Amino acid sequence: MTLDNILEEIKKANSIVIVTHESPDGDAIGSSLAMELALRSIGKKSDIIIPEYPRIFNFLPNAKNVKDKSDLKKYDLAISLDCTDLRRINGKEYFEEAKRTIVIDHHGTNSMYGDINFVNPVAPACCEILVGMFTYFNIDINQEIGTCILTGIITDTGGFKYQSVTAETFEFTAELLRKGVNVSEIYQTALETRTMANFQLLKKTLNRMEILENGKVTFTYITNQDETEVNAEPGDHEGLVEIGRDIEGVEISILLRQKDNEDKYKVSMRSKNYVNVSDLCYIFGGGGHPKAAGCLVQGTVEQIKEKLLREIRKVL
Ligand SMILES: [Mn+2]
Repeated sequence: MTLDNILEEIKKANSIVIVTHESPDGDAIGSSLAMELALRSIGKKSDIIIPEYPRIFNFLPNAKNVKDKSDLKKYDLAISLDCTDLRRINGKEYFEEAKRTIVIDHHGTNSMYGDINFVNPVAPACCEILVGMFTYFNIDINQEIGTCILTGIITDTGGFKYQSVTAETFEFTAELLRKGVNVSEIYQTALETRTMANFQLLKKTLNRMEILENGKVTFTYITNQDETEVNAEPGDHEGLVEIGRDIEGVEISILLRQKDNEDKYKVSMRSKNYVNVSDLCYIFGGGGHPKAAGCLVQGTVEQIKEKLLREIRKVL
């Protein structure tokens, strides 16, 4: 059984590193921090490497343990959480150098790049996979671990509103409430608080937003210059792509974010009902979930818009 193998690898390892995807969101952060706490509770020390840690997640119990990099280059074991493929890992050198590797994820497009892969595309969040895993390992999900896990679940489900949410999600949340996890604090901090830079970026994206394809697609973008102007920090673009999708009649929303001051953009896509944006992004070398996905595309804003629309028209 894969879970037994995972526990065996953890027990064998003298040094463990935890990594996750670039532009880490609440699920990436929550699952990484929960893993560190869980390992510690069974006597295993581990390093969490998350460059670009978004400051809104500073409220999490072990946020202070997060590092940008490590002096140790070769770990016995690397655990990747919430990340579809090797290229997307922030700090992938630690994963590549590690003697053994484990991948835990909930993306259907996961490329199974670990020695052991535990991927469940039905789980609404990587954090929810950890609930079952820790329970199997007999690790007590205490208030601290629960806070990290629930942060991932709340952010990846948009506050329990996506169809991926199951009865178990609520049952588990109820259990955590009984253990003293502050659900409303997590909700407010991780989901409803906007940084000033995020608000300034929101104004820019709204001003530029185009409504295309008879009102079924919205398109907008931010450049490196925008991010400099508003003193954006990692995570400050969160939530911008969803704004377009929430407009009546819109099926797909698109946000472009410039990469490294060149003609290269990180594309984020969301869909509302029937379009699988993971399939669309896959065409451009990316992927994700059916209703939330991304890819990296070369070109100017206009060129990329045309490239994307050509594919989008086929599925609208
Ligand atoms: Mn996730």
